[in-house]
Amino acid sequence: MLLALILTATLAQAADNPLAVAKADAARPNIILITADDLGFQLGCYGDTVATTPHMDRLARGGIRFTRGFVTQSSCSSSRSSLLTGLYPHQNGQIGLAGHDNDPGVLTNGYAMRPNQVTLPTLLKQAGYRTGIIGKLHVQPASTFDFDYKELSTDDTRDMEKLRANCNAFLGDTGGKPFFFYLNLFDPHAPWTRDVHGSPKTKVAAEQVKVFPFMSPSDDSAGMRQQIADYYTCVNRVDEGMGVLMDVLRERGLLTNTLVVLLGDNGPPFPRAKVSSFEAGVNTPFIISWPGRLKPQVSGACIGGVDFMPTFLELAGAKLPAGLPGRSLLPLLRGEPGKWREWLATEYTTHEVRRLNPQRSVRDARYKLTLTLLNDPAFKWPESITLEQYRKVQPLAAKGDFIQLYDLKGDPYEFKNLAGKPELREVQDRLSKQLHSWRAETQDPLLDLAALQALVLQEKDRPPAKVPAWKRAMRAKYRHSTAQGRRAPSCQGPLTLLRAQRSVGSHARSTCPVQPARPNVRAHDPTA
Ligand SMILES: [Ca+2]
Repeated sequence: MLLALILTATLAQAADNPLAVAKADAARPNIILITADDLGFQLGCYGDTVATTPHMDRLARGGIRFTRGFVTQSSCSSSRSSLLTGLYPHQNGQIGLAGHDNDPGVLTNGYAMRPNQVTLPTLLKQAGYRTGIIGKLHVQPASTFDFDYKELSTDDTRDMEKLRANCNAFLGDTGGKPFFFYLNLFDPHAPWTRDVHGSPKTKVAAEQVKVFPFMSPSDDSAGMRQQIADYYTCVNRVDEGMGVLMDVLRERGLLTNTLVVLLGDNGPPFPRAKVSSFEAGVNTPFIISWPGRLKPQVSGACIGGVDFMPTFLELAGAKLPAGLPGRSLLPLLRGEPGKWREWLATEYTTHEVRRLNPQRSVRDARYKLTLTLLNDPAFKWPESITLEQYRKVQPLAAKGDFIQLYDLKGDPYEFKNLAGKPELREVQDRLSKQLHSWRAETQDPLLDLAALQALVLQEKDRPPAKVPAWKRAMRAKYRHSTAQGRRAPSCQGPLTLLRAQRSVGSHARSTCPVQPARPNVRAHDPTA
């Protein structure tokens, strides 16, 4: 509140006195939001012993390391859409993967937000911030985001020289304004390139790794361990990228009044993580640094991808759109006493076009409930198709019990479904009510079972995405190494993801097949 009052006062002065503008801007911090693509808890500061991550560990030591940070959906585009709009995917429409901005002929999944969404970069620009993006945007329509500086190549974020040059290009020309810098490191996303001009310096060998504890022991194979080793190698390059950014900030004297947020846009691309509702898919590293302004600590507060838009807008002294589901993190960051939220919801609808399985989840400090909507006894399959027939085009459809209840304390990797246990009836009822209230308040269109049926029918006929060359190469590589192991990876590992696709090209683009109800969000009027 105090900061808000100070900002309001300085901004009011700025309007009357041009000389006060610099002073007002000096009071407002620069904001850097960094996503690492598919990064889970494979960082030293989160207890991992394989990854080499000194820069991220240092960032965490000097800031707040959150253990319960959740993206809204375990899928690139959906998760990122929430960072950039403050809305859940079912609110803004980005329920699955967008086509790639810089390669429109590939991965034409075609999901997009509804037009005219109110977005974070646009509001920050209106508030006087210079805005820049490096790396993947992957939310459509791209024209919704008003960045002053754009360098959208994903591969260039793996090349340390290009990354340094691009960071310098944006940070060297901020026009005397505070800036919002959205940096999207493509690592450790596949393809797992083990070396890019000598980076990373530390490679990880298959002998150093085991399958992750969130995976089933039966997922173990030589091929899977090689994939994990390659993934870890790319995590090490994320850290080198962070080192490059920190160098540039230090050299330009930008470390002191800059808030830095680092998070994984979704969990690792392995079974029971990415493209699932399990915690390993949505609970990712969230680190916030603001030198001299935060008390370094580890926090168990439950925060989410929807919280950054209100946080950043408050820092910028900008008016918040009405109806945002998230909360400003500033009271937490300032260490103010008071109650924080006790539970948080996440969702999954689809990813690539053949990954439909709508689920909704809620967790509190100990328990978690997930609903698999297509297994709702009240849901009626369309008469024209059976589930068995449908799974030939949508292999994930209705996968998972209708109600799943997990004790995250005793079973953190969600292997034992406790739904229906008499001793947990009260817990299940409470979580069910919380989940329903969140779905009602955020106007989840799939609360209406007729809308769910319409979504099922529309996704039945959606043409599959074209498989890009790098995915075909990856499939060949790991098929070879997997053949030497016990068995092929199951579930949602990259190899299986590839098998689930067909190389039939389609260049169609469309908006979300089921239009979400329009949330009560209004554009900020800078003249108001
Ligand atoms: Ca991702």
